[in-house]
Amino acid sequence: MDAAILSASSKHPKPVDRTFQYGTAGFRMKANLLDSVVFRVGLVAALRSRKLGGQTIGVMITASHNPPEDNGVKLVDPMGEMLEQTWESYSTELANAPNESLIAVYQKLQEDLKINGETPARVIFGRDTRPSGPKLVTALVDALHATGTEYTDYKLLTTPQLHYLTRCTNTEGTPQSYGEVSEKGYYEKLGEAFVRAMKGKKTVGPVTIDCANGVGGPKLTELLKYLPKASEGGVEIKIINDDVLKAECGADFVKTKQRAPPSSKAGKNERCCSLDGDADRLIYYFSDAEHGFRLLDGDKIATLAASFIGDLAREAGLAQELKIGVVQTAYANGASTKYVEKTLGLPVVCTPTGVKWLHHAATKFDVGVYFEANGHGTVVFSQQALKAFHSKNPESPAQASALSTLRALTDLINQTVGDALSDMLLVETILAHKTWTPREWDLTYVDLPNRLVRVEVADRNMFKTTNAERTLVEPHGVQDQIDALVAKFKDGRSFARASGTEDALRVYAEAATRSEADDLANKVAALCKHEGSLTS
Ligand code: G16
Repeated sequence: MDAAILSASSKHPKPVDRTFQYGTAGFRMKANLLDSVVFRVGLVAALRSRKLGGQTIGVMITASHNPPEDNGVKLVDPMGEMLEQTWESYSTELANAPNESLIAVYQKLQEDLKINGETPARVIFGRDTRPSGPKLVTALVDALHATGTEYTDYKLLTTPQLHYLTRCTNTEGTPQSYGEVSEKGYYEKLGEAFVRAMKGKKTVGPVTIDCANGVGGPKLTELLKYLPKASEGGVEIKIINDDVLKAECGADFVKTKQRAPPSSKAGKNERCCSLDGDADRLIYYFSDAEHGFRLLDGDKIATLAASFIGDLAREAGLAQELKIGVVQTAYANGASTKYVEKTLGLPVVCTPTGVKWLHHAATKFDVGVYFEANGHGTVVFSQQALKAFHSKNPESPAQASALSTLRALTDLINQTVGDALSDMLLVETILAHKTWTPREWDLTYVDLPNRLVRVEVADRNMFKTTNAERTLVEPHGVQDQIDALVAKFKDGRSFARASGTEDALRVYAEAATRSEADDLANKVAALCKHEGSLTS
């Protein structure tokens, strides 16, 4: 096997002058730098599968919302979760091994981790619509052949579909079966659960869905075949931006620019939403004659879901026995945190950026609702919650109805990871149940004006944080300067952190008014830019 790996790796040499790092969402960079990285991720996937006794590992080739010339690769663990933390560093180690010592590093990992090279290895993989995808798949397949790994190429998939398929593959034929192991099985599961969750309720008017010119476009078109028609209790969906990847659309554009994609032709008060490039993020918005553009971001989706599920749990008589909580990051709007704690009366946990952190924290609750403000999130249910939804004997028709809606939600929601298509159907279901327009949803609480700024610095890794990324510990003294700036603004809050997916710092600020939030963000950004130039 080692000879096969050596020979295959010579076709995918590592550029000598590059250092790679498994970041917030795997490896992500210019696609032309990724060939050796993807090959080596194939080696890691084989090792990981063997370590887990031949369970299937997922590999997704995507750069999500990044520009079209970027690409990336990430690994998915057997239950559809993000790759276990310690394996991120093994991936980084293997990705950075000099060409001549690759086999030695691979063998050492195999030995140190006590992996039996004879154990079968299994991998499934998919990719988004980027033009660089097929060539990177070749690098991955070369590694899988060289390591004697069985594999299935699912070709184009959304990231959450790959997570779904990974879990389905590993639970097939067991009591924990997560669904049929096919893309069709995914659509059928969502379509069927949506009908059950809607309970004959009607959505009002259309929803315009911006597919970010990513893989979500063709996959949403496919999903529509499994949903009832609008006239028969479905949703009237208008798809826009389902072409090739380009700028000025998508969830990241809408969230950071705080405006609708220019291509959107939706009327006043009509529901709109945007997916990102690999369809794991979802942002809603609408335009109101009086207030103009209104954003309904990940925080608003989390609060909507938490309040709806909380009400259902109460109606089902399960409020006492189930612990419901919300998980956010530092980017959560201060008003949303206050709303969850004070109005909904639910606990909030704050974690660093990255779904792996939020997901992990959410599993500590029976119903863990987690969303990043950028629209990446889902709801996870504990075994105890699932058992209660199925085994509780209803004492009234209202209880029976609440229980059946809860059961439907557990199938409608993709519990492996944030899933824009599933989250969109969840939001549509809740709005239909509540007979809410987007305006009514928006009125639940008023966001503090906020601004996110991207700052390019010579070396973003000089900026180190603690306290769930809310406090800078390095460069020394910068946090004190940020605190001094924040103190000058009413309701001010700001933090800076290095992005894990882009070569940049991100600065977030909120304050009592729009101009103050902008001013604070720009001042903190200028400070970081200055410090970044000093530390280079
Ligand atoms: C990825 C992660 C998200 C994270 C985002 C931005 O999303 O999955 O958890 O919020 O990157 O991360 P950062 O600020 O570290 O660049 P996506 O949709 O880009 O894969």
